[in-house]
Amino acid sequence: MNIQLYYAPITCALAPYITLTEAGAEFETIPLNFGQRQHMSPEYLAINPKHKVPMLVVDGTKLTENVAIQQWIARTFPKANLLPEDGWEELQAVSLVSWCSSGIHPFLRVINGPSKVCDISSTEENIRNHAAEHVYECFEIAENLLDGKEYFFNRFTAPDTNFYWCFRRAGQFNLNLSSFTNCQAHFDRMERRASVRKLLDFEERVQAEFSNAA
Ligand SMILES: N[C@@H](CCC(=O)N[C@@H](CS)C(=O)NCC(=O)O)C(=O)O
Repeated sequence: MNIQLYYAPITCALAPYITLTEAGAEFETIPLNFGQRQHMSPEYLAINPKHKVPMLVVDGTKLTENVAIQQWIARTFPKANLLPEDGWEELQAVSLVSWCSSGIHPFLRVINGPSKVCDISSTEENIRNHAAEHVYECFEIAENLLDGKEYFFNRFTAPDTNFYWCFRRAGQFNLNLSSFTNCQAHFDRMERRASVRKLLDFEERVQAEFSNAA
């Protein structure tokens, strides 16, 4: 089986990179340079008109959206136990991935670029603050879900990678995360995993290559 992951540093494509690594999958990563807008190039738009990452290509067949990609990885590599075995808990895990993708991520995107949703002058700070409030509300929910737990379920599973990305991205925007001690402990725990260390090394190398090429 030939697995390719379209990826860009810093983005939510790090989640499937981590789960593929946890699964012991052999895969090729194709990094896109967002700084040079490679995701908007005619070549990439021809294969992914959504101009987003992650995109998985399996034996030439494309799959987008973290929610679907994470489930494909879990199903394809069952020995890695990337989702809970219990059917109800499995759906709760899918629900968590979906919440990260559609409940938290869009607000992080707005913080990153308020002009994507409103181009009226002098509104940027106001939009950022409103989006940040929503992110804080979500992290409070995650804080409760993680109370007394190392991971969202009784061991590491796929949604841990999606939430790890959300919390990391919020930190990169200098949001005040100091009250979210369970989320921070989860983040630190994730960064101790070999799969995440591998991802961070890879990210650093790709970023160095991109800045050398600039
Ligand atoms: N709902 C998608 C969101 C993917 C997404 O927004 N990816 C961002 C990076 S974090 C992206 O590729 N943005 C480029 C763009 O929107 O042009 C998922 O969960 O896979």
